[in-house]
Amino acid sequence: MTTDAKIILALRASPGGVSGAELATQLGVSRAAVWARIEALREAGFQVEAGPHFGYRLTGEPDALIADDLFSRLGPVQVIGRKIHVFQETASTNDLAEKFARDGAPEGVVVFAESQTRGRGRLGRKWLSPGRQGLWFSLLLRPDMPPQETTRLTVMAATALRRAIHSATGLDARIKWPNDILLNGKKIAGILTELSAEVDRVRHVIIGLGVNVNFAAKDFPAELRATATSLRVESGQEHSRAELATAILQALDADYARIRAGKFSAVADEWESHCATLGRNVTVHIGDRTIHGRAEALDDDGALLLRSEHGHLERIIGGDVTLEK
Ligand code: BT5
Repeated sequence: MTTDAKIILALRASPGGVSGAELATQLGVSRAAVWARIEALREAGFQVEAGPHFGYRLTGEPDALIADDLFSRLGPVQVIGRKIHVFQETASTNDLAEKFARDGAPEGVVVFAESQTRGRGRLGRKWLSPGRQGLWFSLLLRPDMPPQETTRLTVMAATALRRAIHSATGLDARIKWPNDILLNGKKIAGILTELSAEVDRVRHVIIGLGVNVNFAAKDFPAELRATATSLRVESGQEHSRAELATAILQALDADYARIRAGKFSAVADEWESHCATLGRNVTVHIGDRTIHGRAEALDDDGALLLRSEHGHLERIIGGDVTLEK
């Protein structure tokens, strides 16, 4: 843990204040070094009061994503969140994570950006990602699985994301196969899984997650107002992005551990119980092909099993699903 993260933790643990001398002893650095780090934290938006009687006291925290802060909130993890990077602005966090992957970074690296200039969805679609209104981040994984099983990772991400949204906000979101999280039928989050693989072996997978947190209804452009929403719009209050990010990373780490332990079926069961797609009549567009049918189940590898109008069972591994009324 970095010195900054240790200072943040120590300040949080002592709301009445902690002296510079005590911090210096705890951290094994000089009092001048403590002072310099406190100045840096102030510049990053932390409000730290200093006084002769109480030492240093934390009076306010920024709504900014700060790698050290996230790291200190996260606590011990198995894989996801081992290393966290936060960028102010980038084209797409999936591209940054891809670069980390090519440079040999280990799995579990997470890359956040406060805003993305070219955030993307599937099939080159645009993903709106303005500054500080949401969480825009990507994970690098190096799973030991064949390429055809990687839909499991999208199922994992959706399951973990739904659970974390519920634990952090109390909102009960639904999952639409394969990559949408919905509240009241509108999209609150999306997942973009990108794969680098040989024929029978995955090299690495980048999972990008976009979550609309503090958008007001008017912040959405007209073309998204009917289909998109945010946690703030649905709950009527703003949410701490750092708290939510922490809950999501912890849930992802726990579910990735379940998958590595061969327990995908437990993740799939949780997915199924919160799914907006199963049991519904749906239309699936895959390229030029359109299939109508009833969504029956999730297959072992994460594919959607669809009973077509003609009674055949079709395995759907990609495409756009529209729920029919
Ligand atoms: C997705 O694609 O839902 C995947 C979105 C993944 C975004 C994350 S952010 C971090 C990482 N870095 C990236 O560059 N991407 C990932 P898809 O199912 O194709 O949905 C895209 C469609 O959703 C667009 O065509 C719009 O109609 C709509 N959309 C765009 N921005 C949105 C937003 N912020 N909220 C809700 N809907 C949105």
